[in-house]
Amino acid sequence: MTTTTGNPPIPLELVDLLYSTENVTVLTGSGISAESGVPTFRDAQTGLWAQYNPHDLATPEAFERDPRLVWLWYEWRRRLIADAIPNSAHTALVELEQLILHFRLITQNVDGLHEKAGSESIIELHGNILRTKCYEDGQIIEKWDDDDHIPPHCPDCNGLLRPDVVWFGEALPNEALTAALRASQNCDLFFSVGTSSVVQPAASLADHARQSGAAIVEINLAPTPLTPFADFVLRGSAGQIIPMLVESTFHK
Ligand code: BV8
Repeated sequence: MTTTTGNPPIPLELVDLLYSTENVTVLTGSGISAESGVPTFRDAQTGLWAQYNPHDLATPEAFERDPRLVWLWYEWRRRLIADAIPNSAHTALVELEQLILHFRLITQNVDGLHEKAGSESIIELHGNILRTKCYEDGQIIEKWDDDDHIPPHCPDCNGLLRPDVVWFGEALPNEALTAALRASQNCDLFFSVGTSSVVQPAASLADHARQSGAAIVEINLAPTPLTPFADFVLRGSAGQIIPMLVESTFHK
């Protein structure tokens, strides 16, 4: 394992690998959005929400118990995200997508910042907070006129509306999970960026990649359960490291 920290020169071995490969898969977590001002999932709870554990709110049980509270939490998070601008890490991944023949981006994030940055091949494992669906039948609802109720009611069946995200205890969208597994099992290089590598089944994608022979690269400010298994550990911020990686590899 090669570990570089701070403002790291990218290991030459990794530069050569990235330059020569045609198959790269990247998994991102909330750490990549932190430099856009979107607090990470574990750091998000401030102000009124500081008293709540996100794991307790991001569940169907919480919504069943108190739909108003959960809806208001997501409204608060949507406002946090509305003004967020993709940062240099998101932008560098857009450039990498154009430089690598088979590039696949898997994100655990629900903030839509990869799409905002211009990434095209995005696999959203946990949905998207900017989309709303009917709690009863899962149909995506783009507009509703029931602003008297919180949460609003579905215009078609009068059920409650909810964010189109995957809550703890809910299955991931089958198509997204299948695509993510395929992308992890068919790459030469697998990057794990800004994720605590705790939430399953996303956290197991790196194992699938490693078992399929890929080199594993972790980009994170801190160690995670993946760190001991990574071939390269680039300790630092994604906003610094990913642009450096693209620069060192393709603009040398
Ligand atoms: C399921 C949407 C089954 C909602 C989210 C196996 C073992 C143990 C537990 C389980 C298991 N299988 C399933 C579980 C239960 C559970 C789980 O994993 N629990 C954890 C807590 C142990 N998993 C589930 O429930 C999943 N469902 O498996 O269903 C099933 C099957 C069939 C039928 C029915 C059921 C669903 C999981 C999805 C949950 N939804 N999001 C919402 O956002 O409101 S996950 C949520 O947490 C986020 O989306 C995010 O993905 C995740 C937090 O993870 P990270 O992204 O990693 O963020 P975090 O804050 O933790 O870490 C940030 C990292 O960034 C840190 O490492 C930090 O150092 C780093 N960082 C910070 N700044 C920077 C940086 N790095 C670089 N640069 C920086 N600048």
